[in-house]
Amino acid sequence: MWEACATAGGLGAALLAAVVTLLAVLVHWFGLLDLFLHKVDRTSNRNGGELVATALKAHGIKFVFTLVGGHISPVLVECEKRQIRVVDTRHEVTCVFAADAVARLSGVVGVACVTAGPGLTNTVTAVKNASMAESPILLLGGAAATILKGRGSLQDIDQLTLFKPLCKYVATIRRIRDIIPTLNKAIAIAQSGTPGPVFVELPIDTLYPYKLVMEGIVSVKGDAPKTLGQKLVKLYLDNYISRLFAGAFEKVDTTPLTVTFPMLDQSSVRKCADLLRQAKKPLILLGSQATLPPMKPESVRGALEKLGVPCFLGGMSRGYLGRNSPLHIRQKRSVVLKDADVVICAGAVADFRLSYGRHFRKHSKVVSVNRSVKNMKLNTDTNWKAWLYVHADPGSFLVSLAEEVGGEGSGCECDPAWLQSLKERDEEKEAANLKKSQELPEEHLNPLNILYRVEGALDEDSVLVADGGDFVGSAAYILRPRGPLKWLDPGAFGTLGVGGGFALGAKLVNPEADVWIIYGDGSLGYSVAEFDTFKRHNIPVIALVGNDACWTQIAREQVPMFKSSVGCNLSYCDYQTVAKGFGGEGFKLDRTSSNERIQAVLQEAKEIARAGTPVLINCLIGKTNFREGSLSV
Ligand SMILES: Cc1ncc(C[n+]2csc(CCOP(=O)(O)OP(=O)(O)O)c2C)c(N)n1
Repeated sequence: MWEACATAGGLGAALLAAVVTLLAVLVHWFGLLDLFLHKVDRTSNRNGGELVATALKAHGIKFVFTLVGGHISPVLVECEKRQIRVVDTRHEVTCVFAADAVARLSGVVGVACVTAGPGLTNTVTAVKNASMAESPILLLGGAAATILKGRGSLQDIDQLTLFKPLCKYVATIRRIRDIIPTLNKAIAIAQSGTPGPVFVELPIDTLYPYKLVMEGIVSVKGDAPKTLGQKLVKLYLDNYISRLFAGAFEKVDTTPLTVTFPMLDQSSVRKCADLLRQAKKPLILLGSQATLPPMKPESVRGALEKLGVPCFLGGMSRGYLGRNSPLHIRQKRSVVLKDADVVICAGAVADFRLSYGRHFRKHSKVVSVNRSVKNMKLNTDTNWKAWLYVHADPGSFLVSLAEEVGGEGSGCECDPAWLQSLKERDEEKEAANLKKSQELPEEHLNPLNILYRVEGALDEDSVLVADGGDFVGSAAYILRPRGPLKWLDPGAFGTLGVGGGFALGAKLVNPEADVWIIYGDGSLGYSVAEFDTFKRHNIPVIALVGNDACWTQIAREQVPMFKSSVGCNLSYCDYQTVAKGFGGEGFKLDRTSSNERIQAVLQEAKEIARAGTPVLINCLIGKTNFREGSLSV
């Protein structure tokens, strides 16, 4: 009898377990707990775009760059309502370049919002550029409705897989109430550690109001379902959309999450300070990372001046010491590195720019400071070794180092003969450049002469954007950014086409400053249509084009090597007319233009831009090789 009872009891328990499991599966499958805990307001007209805009506003974001698409309309409209300036461009790549410039120049994450599919794929180059330049941007992308993914919906591709290798973090929104926490997390990740781009995908059914999603996107309307099959599908869809909207507009904490980066270890600072005190020929190589928050540019500049060590400034750190600092060495970096006994790489990376570390000499003691372990040690397996590795924020390191060394702030503390020799070498090179600028090419204008005239015309707060090959390479030697964050170039990815977008971002962050784009004629072609954007949005920048009717930086090597200029030739186009066609102003400078005329045009361009109209100056320059070397990024 006991056995019978046990068997019956066992069966009952098994049955109970089966029922409980089935119920658990149903509760999970239909999200019943979710629906029990979070209300669905089927009458509400609110939409997910509100939440996106609220999160952006809470993070101090002032600009969103976009090119429209139905998938993202709610985000743009809600941003506008919250006084976030929405700037629509003529190409999605421009949106990301502009967001990149905002991030680099303001320290606040830059935001681009583009539509699904081709809108997103158009941003790929700029996202990779931001990643290589370690620039924190948030890319928001529209997407097919969650419920229609993989069902042949318009512009439906696997966007997350595409962006995963390009971004520090990618996420898709599956429930509306996840929008704010996901954006909070994404923005913090973008700025933490080694900064970089993040991507958040916003499927269309997470952005539109409940009723529209039901009727417009899922198409649940019309006659009541009749067959069992139809009834089951209707039940499934109702349940699906309810879960999407469950707790959609509950109150959520929008406070930005803490941004983290590697902590500074004071013992490394002390070691480096001891090394520096004994150094006779020290050198600092400053890289873009030294310009990142939390350190203010003035603090880093103050630290460099206090240290009194000669510096090469690369990438975003150009201009950090102002126009004429005695510490700023500009020429012949590889030659100077041969003599240095101590080299502090504050964010400078031993990549192609330092010949993969081969520019460091065995007798030099190198201190490598970087937020990224990979970049801190790049090529140490083959070409060089650091005396000290410091995994830290380079700006914070320099500020602590200056405190530890305790200089008097009265110029160079190192061997004055060292600094003197570097300065003399610089002056020699610059005198040679100036001489070259006075030669007359066989045809057209001398590009160096134009650039010296521009150098003379720059105001103290002018911001320079570099987009091109050889002309821009020369500009990098001749033009002197007047202070920190007054120079923008693509960075290590060497991307042509950044000009329009970078200038948009730069002018929005610095509305009172003249923003100059130094363009090659080839490079201009990528973003010349943004003259329309400059005009429509009252963003009056000045574009200076070195027009040599050629992709010269490539032709220069291709022609002698292969005896063919195939693919390299352009025409002396009237680009100034293109700018006028978009509502801007345009000038052409050619062989007939005297120095006085060139100066007058530069002055007039500044006045026109300050009065609200974008200007393009088309300078017809000779093809003679006046190259000063590649742009050092
Ligand atoms: C997106 C992109 N495409 C192609 C290149 C290869 N590239 C490097 S420099 C250069 C020539 C640039 O020509 P231009 O802007 O006219 O400047 P120039 O050298 O004539 O002064 C090219 C095509 C690149 N760096 N980026």
